[in-house]
Amino acid sequence: MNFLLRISLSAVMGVCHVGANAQIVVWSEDFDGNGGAGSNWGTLNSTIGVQGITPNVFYISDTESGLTAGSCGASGMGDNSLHVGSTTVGDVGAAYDASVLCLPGCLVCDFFPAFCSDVTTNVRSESASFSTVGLSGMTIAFNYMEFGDLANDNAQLWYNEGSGWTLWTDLAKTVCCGGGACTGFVQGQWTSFSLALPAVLENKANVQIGFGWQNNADGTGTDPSFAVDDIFITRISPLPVEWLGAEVLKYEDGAILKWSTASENGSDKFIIERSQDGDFYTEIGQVKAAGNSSSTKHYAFNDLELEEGNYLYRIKQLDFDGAFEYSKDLVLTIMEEDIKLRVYPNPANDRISIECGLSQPEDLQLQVYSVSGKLMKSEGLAGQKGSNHVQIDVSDLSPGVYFVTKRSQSGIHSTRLVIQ
Ligand SMILES: [Ca+2]
Ligand SMILES: [Ca+2]
Ligand SMILES: [Ca+2]
Ligand SMILES: [Ca+2]
Repeated sequence: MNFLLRISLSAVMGVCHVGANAQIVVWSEDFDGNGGAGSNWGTLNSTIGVQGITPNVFYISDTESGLTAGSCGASGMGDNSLHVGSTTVGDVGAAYDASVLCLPGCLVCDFFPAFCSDVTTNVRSESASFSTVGLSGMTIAFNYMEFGDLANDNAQLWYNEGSGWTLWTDLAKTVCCGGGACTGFVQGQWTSFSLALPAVLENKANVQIGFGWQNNADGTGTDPSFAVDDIFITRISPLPVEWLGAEVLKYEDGAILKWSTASENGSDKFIIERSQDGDFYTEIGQVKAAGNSSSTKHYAFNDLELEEGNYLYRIKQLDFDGAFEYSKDLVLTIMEEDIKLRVYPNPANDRISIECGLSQPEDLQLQVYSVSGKLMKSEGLAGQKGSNHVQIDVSDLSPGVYFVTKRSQSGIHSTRLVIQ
């Protein structure tokens, strides 16, 4: 029988440190949410191998307080951890039952029959799943303590990338309070751990991490068992998008926005915003981003049929994690003569107004054609520089699709018209 109740020692309550500001938390778990159940945790005890009648089990509680690295183990500090305790004695911190199977004539077993059953354990405590879509370059970090008995009574770190569990690494045994070896009579010492996430966990919709604990029932084993707290999965935030340039080009009465990126990291989408006063911007469209890219990507967005006036555009680049940044402002001016051909109302039933802009005085021919190419209406006028307006009676046209065409020396413009 080698079961030790652990005694609370004084320890300093700590706060968790994620690291430098450049790190963005992808997922975290401190086992303090949901009334102590662990807000992001999934299955507390999942059997993954041979189990005895009274196996050791994972608990989430403050009987082993989740303290900062370097702290000696303590209980009741108001900070839950996930730890391995005993079925026979219950949750008394990171302390397990390493006992033997009871043999006939075993004196201890006569007095403590509850301890005398097979404690063979092979369980895993599993997080709920979380997403790493669009993310790469991640690191897991947590504080933990582990002793036990070499490979016999041992904790490991696992992951599930979405299709099954993989043993990630066998966590090293930690030193005990004061830096010495664990004897079962000193508290464990909280120790920091960090490890890069393997590429297989990048850009996945359902990722889980887990801690395995297994022990045999050979009567040999030294507390602490295993405890863990303050788990953070973070990523270094490089520039989410490296812009190569953004510009707005005028095409007649429309804007063509073009931009390109040299690289993207976790980039979700581009939101195109427009303003006329420079104070208030409204979203006018979105363009899906590449996500992750290290090659040049080109993007474009058209904003057509603008009224005369000044326009400011900006492109908001949004990351999967909600971070965003704006391009510089892109300025465009639409003048009267840029509005080459505008027909309204459209659809129409009795009259249409045609607006057409000219950069110099020219003779204009305005015509309405059927879809089969038959000329239905024709109006000629001496066009002036700037905007010209003409009304045409279309009440005699049967419902359907037509084309309105403007002809002048400087070119032909055409637009679709629906008669209701
Ligand atoms: Ca905690
Ligand atoms: Ca903690
Ligand atoms: Ca281990
Ligand atoms: Ca053992």
